[in-house]
This record gives sequence, C-alpha cells and structure tokens, in this order.
Amino acid sequence: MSDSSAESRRVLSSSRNSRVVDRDSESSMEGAVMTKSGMRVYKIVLLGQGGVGKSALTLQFVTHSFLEYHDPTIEDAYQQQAVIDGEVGLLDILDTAGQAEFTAMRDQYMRGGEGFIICYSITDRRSFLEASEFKKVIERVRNTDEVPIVLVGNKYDLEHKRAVTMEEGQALAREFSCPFFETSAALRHFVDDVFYTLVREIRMKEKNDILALEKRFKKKDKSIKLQNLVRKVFRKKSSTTL
Ligand SMILES: Nc1nc2c(ncn2[C@@H]2O[C@H](COP(=O)(O)OP(=O)(O)O)[C@@H](O)[C@H]2O)c(=O)[nH]1
Ligand SMILES: [Mg+2]
Repeated sequence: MSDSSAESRRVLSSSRNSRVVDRDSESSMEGAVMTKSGMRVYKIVLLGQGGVGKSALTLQFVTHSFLEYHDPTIEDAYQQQAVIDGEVGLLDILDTAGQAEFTAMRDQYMRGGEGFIICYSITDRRSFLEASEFKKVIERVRNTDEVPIVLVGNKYDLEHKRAVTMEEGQALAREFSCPFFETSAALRHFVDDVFYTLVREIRMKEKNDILALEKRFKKKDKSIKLQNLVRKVFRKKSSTTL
C-alpha cells in the first residue's frame, strides 16, 4: 500500500463508541455532520451477504487496490475525501460484516447511516435474495422508504459464473426506486460511480427535505397572515358596530 493510500485509508475502530477519527474536528448540525473546515461528512453504510465483495469495493474506492482476501469478520470504517460535482465531501464509509438479522448494534449504525449500498454478487443467487432482506431491515429501522440507496451487483468480471441476470438486478432496483450498478471490485469498474451516485442521492434527498420544510413554513406563514387579516377585519367591524 502506498503512503498516500495508507493516509487516506483512515481505519477507525470497529467499536461504535469511538467511531470518528477526528472527533474534535466534527460537529453535528441538524443531522448533517460537518468538519470544522465546513466539509460535509456523508455517512455511508455497505450492506450485503458475506463474501459479495463489500470490503473489496470499499478498499478499491479508498486505496485503489484489490485484495484477494480480507478477513470476513472485520467491520471497519474508512474516511475518503472526494470532489463530487464540484463540491467536496468527506465520505465516512462503514464496511459491515454481519447478517441481515436485527441486533442492537446494527440498529445503531442503521440509524446513523445517511445512505446505504446494498451489495450482492452476480455469481450468488442467495446473496441477491438477501439484498431484499437488507432493504427490509433499513425500512424497519428507519421507519421510512425514503432512505438513499444504491443497489450493486458485484463481481461482473466473473461472467462465466453468473447466476443473476442484469435484468433481474435492474428490476430489483426499480422495486427499490434506486440506482443500480453492476461492478467489478477486481477490475475497479464502476466503483467510484457507486459511491458518487450515493452521495448525489443523499444531496438530492437533503434538497427535497429542505424544499418540503420551506413549503410547510410558507403554508404556516400564509395561514398566520390570513388569521391576522381576519382578526383585523373582525376588530374593525366590531368597532364600527359599537
Ligand atoms: N473476481 C472477483 N472477485 C471479487 C470481487 N470482489 C470481491 N471478490 C472476492 O470475493 C471474496 C470476498 O470479498 P470480500 O470483499 O471479502 O467480501 P465481503 O465479505 O462482502 O466483504 C474475496 O476473495 C475477494 O477477493 C470482484 O469484483 N471480482
Ligand atoms: Mg468484508
């Protein structure tokens, strides 16, 4: 691993209590975490059955290298700065190592995640079916289906072992209402696209949330103005009739 990649691969403790590398440099602003320098932190969680390539995708994105083996039981977080559509952001990526079953710890990081990458392997049908389970877990924990998600069918370089068609992946993504990529962590194909697309989805949701909030306030503002007007008219009427 090169010096620069070692630097960018800022491995965090797998204990959720000491989750952030530079705790002092981050502050929380209404859900959106910012660094002291004003950089937006995007909390991304990778989910999927063991062996589908979550760690390989994460490490390719962060260190630009492909590892033949990564301990499947290791759950780690990494931070990677990226300029996406001209806007800089710090991607805080949690590479999970668990099943879709509910645990208290999973509940905690599912709530903390702003966007999710659900991975399956195109060579493993079971991992494809499992993807739906992970989507259900997100919905259950977040109590909404409006969470930014990207669906990923990894290992597309292993075409000869394909067990899930691209059309099936696309259909599932339509069901999830989310973007879809077939990737190869081994060849570094569409790896950046997955992470960048998820950041775009998070940004889009944020904009929509703000617009909805503004609309609500405007409505409230309008109704207050109307109430005041009615009061004024009523006061005028009652003073003339006296
Ligand atoms: N051919 C190929 N192998 C991959 C790819 N991604 C991961 N692997 C291999 O699949 C195995 C499991 O990958 P890993 O990242 O540990 O899976 P995880 O359990 O989901 O984190 C490892 O042997 C990887 O080298 C890929 O895109 N193509
Ligand atoms: Mg792993």
